[in-house]
Amino acid sequence: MIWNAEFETLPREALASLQLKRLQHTLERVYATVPFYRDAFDQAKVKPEQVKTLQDLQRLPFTLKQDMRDNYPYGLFAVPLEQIVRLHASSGTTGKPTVVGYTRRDIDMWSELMGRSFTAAGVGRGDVIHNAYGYGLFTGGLGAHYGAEKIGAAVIPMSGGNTKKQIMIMQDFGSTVITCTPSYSLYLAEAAAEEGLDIRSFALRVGILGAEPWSESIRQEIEQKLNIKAIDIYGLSEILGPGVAIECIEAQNGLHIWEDHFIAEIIDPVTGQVLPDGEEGELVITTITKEGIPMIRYRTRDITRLISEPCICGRSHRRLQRMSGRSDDMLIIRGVNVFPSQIESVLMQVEGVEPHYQLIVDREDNLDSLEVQVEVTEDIFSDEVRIMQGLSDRIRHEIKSLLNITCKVRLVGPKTITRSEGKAKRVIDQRR
Ligand code: DLL
Repeated sequence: MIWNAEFETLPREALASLQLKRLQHTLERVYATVPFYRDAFDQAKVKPEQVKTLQDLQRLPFTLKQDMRDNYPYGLFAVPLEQIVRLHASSGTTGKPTVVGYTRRDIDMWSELMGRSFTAAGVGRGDVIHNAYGYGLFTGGLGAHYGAEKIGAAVIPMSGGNTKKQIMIMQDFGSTVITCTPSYSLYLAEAAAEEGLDIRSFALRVGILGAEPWSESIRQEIEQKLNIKAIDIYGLSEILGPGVAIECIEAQNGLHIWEDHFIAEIIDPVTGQVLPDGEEGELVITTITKEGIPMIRYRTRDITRLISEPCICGRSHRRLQRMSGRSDDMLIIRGVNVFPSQIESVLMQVEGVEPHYQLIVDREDNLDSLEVQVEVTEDIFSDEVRIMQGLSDRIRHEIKSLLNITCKVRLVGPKTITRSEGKAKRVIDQRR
């Protein structure tokens, strides 16, 4: 099923001309209303009316998270505060959060895009959506909530936390859809088992999982452990929140980015140069319908590639490959670049290893060191030292041969690694 067939299947040319029209309108608006953009465009010596093709967008400068911080809290808003009906903020690791504001039309657009996203994932009227994304300044909870209501599904506004209660409600209310981070979905399965319940026998059939990087192997693990279809959903507060892109249930291969509302570019993160479709790099997004806080060429730091081959689902919007991670999370271990999700993929191939791990990065004798801590099953953990040693040697060897990094491996017992109710913390960097 397609929620908005007219727009979701627009032929490419029509989509491009719609994008151009909307882009031009957005540029004129931000030039007139946001001093930051006026200065930036003036410095680049580009007037909005000089943007005559989609290609011309490349002449404009990027917008960075730091620009949002520098204009904290409302400096990038393109409308007066009286027109804002909702504020969200993303929790930075340090310092002030970045603040985003939505007009009423922005909220409607967001609900429409979350409605499209749910529908693409095969969710609709009659479904009971157990929404365990956090409600609050984080966009996950309310974003999913409004989309669920939009399509006429019943939504349970659980928010995060209180895992035991989540299990009870999920079972008693007959939830058919779970929305949460991939790591939390595994935690739910584990917590159900602790209560002596088999989550596989619940009414759940689909998970709309995102907000953190995850690998294909974790998807298989989740699908098997929860007996659901696990769908990858992407978004970020600076651009909208959840619902920027999602996989369709037909292909489960790449996330359709809603191109009638966003223009996606992939750039070389070092040179800033735009890369052709199919090449991996950093995703840059321009919003072309947002009123409250339009974003021009926002550098997401997320690493992916654009898939332009047509999709079997019939949607014409291009797809983003599952995110490999964020460029700021990329580890450089003795000169080798690696994303936590790549290590995750290797770990998940090894039998006896559980999908809970943490990477500890440190510096020893002026060299980066990496310790991979990973949980193993109870059986293995209580087995002889020799067996444990053999397993950790094997993991170290696999990581070395596939990713070319030398690391230490520490096997830990079940439930040793802290479970997260939201975004999992995979990397502990002790170098700073
Ligand atoms: O995480 C919005 C969201 C909520 C998305 C619920 C999906 C579901 P932020 O807190 O601003 O917003 O964090 C955005 O999270 O730049 C990515 O690095 C990461 N991220 C989000 N979705 C995915 C995904 C929400 N599917 C940041 N795969 C983004 C990998 C993801 N990373």
